[in-house]
Amino acid sequence: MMTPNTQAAPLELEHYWMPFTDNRRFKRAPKMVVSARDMYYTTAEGKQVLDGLATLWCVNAGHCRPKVVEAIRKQAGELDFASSFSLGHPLPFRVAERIAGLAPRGMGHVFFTNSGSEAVDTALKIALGYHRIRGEGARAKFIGRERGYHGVNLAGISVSGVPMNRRAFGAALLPGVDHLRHTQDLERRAFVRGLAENGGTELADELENRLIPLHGAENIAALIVEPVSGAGGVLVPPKGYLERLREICTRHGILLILDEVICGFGRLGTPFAAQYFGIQPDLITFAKGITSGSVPLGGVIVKDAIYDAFMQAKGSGVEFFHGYTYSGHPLACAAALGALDTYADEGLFARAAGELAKYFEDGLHAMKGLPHVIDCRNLGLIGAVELAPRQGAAGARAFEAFEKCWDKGVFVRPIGDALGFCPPLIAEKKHLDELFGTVAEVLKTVS
Ligand code: PXG
Repeated sequence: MMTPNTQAAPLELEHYWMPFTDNRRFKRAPKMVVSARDMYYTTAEGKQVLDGLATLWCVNAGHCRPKVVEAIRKQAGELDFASSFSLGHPLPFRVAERIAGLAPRGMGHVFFTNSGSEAVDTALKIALGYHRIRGEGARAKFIGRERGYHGVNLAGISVSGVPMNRRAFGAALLPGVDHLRHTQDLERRAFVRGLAENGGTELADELENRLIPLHGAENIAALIVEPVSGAGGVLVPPKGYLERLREICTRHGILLILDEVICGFGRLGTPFAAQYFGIQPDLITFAKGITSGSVPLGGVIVKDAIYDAFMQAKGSGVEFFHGYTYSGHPLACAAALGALDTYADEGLFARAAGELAKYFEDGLHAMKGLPHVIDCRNLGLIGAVELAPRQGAAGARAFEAFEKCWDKGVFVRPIGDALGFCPPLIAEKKHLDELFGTVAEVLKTVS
């Protein structure tokens, strides 16, 4: 299967097995981009496409930003690779210090991975190790949440709640995992702007009223949740929900892991969602926005008391038998510094809290009343519009809308029957007008 391309040789499509993609469909009609700048992609045909999803919830500073590009370029010619296994180079120390400066107080330690999936597995292992060091090794169960997305490694899909990602691997999932209910309830909470007033405490209390009595707190290592579920459909929690989960976890000695792979680095107007909600988790997983998507990098931010427990453990030698060849890779760390500088210099996090976030909310909720729209929801600069599913063809309507948006030069993400929006934080009002204007036009034509 060949396709013409702007680059010299025609492109052979057969050999690349694309991730999370209907390969056969894609290869019949490829959507191919060849370059990007700021808010736009350029396709192989030379068309401009507005990036309404920060690509995959990650390009928070926009595409090919000068400080990021320059940092990577310089680093590639200076120190291409050095390992962090019993050898050091300055960059990951610098990035860890910068992240600690942005993190909630008392969370001053960072373990690096290459992706969000690895960050999740790492956080779960840190939780197990921590309890074991303190003589509570029976705490080995994890609690996740329905419709949660925590990457695709085997531990990650075990705690995740996206059915399609779990079912095919059912026999290999971790034992000892249970799930809270998800937070969506369209009968009680539809077309809510920001956080809903009702239901938060009740949903969180399921942890204390059902799951803890069922499993015993003494057997539970950690609860892992996304502050706002992303890949599960952009589900914004009701008021008080996360705060209540924090209280319950503290009361029962269960670690709270906030998976901030999407929310981290400014999506809600604060460096991390933990600060938006005013809670201190025990561990924060991050990836994506740390380099504005430019080079793979992820990691776990660790509460000082947890790090200290490992450092003060009896005996000598390696404190934590875990790490990846590329943990703290120089290129990724250079990209992170470029992205962090861009966020700081341009005040980008604040854009997801102020006037622009309000404009985003208004634009998104203006779609109420359009054909098929059964919900609009938002927080900071992330949101979704949900469409009524077609009879017997779940997801088909949103997928059609996604393809039509692409044809009109706007990239959004179909998630079941929702369309997700997550623009780079450099978006201007005119970009949001283009984004929502195009989606609205398309919704009028979708059957
Ligand atoms: N946690 C969360 C909250 C995520 O959103 C991961 C972990 C895993 O990160 P990596 O870097 O291993 O992919 C993610 C990733 C989608 C979609 O369909 C979302 C993600 C990845 C791929 C697709 O919206 N989020």
